[in-house]
Amino acid sequence: MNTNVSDVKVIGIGGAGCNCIKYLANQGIKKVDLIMANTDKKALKPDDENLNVAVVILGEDLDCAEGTKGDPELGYEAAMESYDELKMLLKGAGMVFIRAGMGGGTGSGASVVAAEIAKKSGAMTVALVNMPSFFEGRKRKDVAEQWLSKLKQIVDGMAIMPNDSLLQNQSGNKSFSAALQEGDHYFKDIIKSLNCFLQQKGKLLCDFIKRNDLCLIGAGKDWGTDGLVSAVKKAIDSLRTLNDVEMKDIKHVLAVIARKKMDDSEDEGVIDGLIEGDVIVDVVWIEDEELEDDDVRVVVLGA
Ligand SMILES: Nc1nc2c(ncn2[C@@H]2O[C@H](COP(=O)(O)OP(=O)(O)OP(=O)(O)O)[C@@H](O)[C@H]2O)c(=O)[nH]1
Ligand SMILES: [Mg+2]
Repeated sequence: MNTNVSDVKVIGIGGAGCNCIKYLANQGIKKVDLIMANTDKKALKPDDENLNVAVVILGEDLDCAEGTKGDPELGYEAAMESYDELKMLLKGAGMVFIRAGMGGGTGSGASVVAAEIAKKSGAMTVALVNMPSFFEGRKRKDVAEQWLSKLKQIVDGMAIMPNDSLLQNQSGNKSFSAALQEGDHYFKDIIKSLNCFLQQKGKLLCDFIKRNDLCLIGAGKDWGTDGLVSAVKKAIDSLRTLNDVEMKDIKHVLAVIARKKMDDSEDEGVIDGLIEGDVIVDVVWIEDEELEDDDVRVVVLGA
């Protein structure tokens, strides 16, 4: 097995997944390899050819060059046809993030194959998925739920973002696509924190993931004097509400607190009492030079 814990790859699958990879590439995310995989050839064209993104056409010999039109079995089959190419691109990673919109055919079906490949290659595997909005209809919701539960059986970690939450939180009269981009911003925060964590204190993350079957993930960000308390509250709130889990079912929380520079005056006790229930809480501090001086970003893993 040729895994390097600090080697992180993000694979976007289907329309939503590939849009997220384009967003990450345009934002200039550092120290991660970006991959786009889709049945739909047109959607695979990067916004800027100079951006460093690997591309895989899924199931080129199947009749789905314009996408699967919502058929997850076809998405699965297409990814199986491209198994060797996916395996080659994911090889050697210590952590693989799989980013997809559940409910479409490609994202739902092919993510399961990518997750199986990543796990078999020895990588810690984390799914970052959004769930369709109520107005996208019952069928999409059913497909999303059915394939999400398959994905849950395979991956080590998962962060869910329901599109309805994005729509509820949008201020003013932003478009649906602007609201969806807020979701990509949320996932980017998770990727950045876990990536820095792996680079700086990788063993702690590996140990937590190994000890638990499935870690659910939430994130929150704030700034200023009370920033830490507020960011922890937001992260716990998103862990609970977005992943639809009750705190009583969480036994262990790992809070990963990122600042530009570690602040020795802050003590772990500051988050005591913010997390309700009978939970063991571990806190890890990491540095992210890309954060602003005053910013604090918290990612929580709960299992
Ligand atoms: N966050 C986000 N969600 C999206 C985006 N585009 C679509 N979605 C959501 O993701 C779900 C799946 O849509 P797509 O990703 O376009 O579907 P696909 O995986 O390409 O599948 P097929 O086209 O059916 O083969 C939809 O139900 C939307 O809710 C996007 O750009 N960002
Ligand atoms: Mg598509």
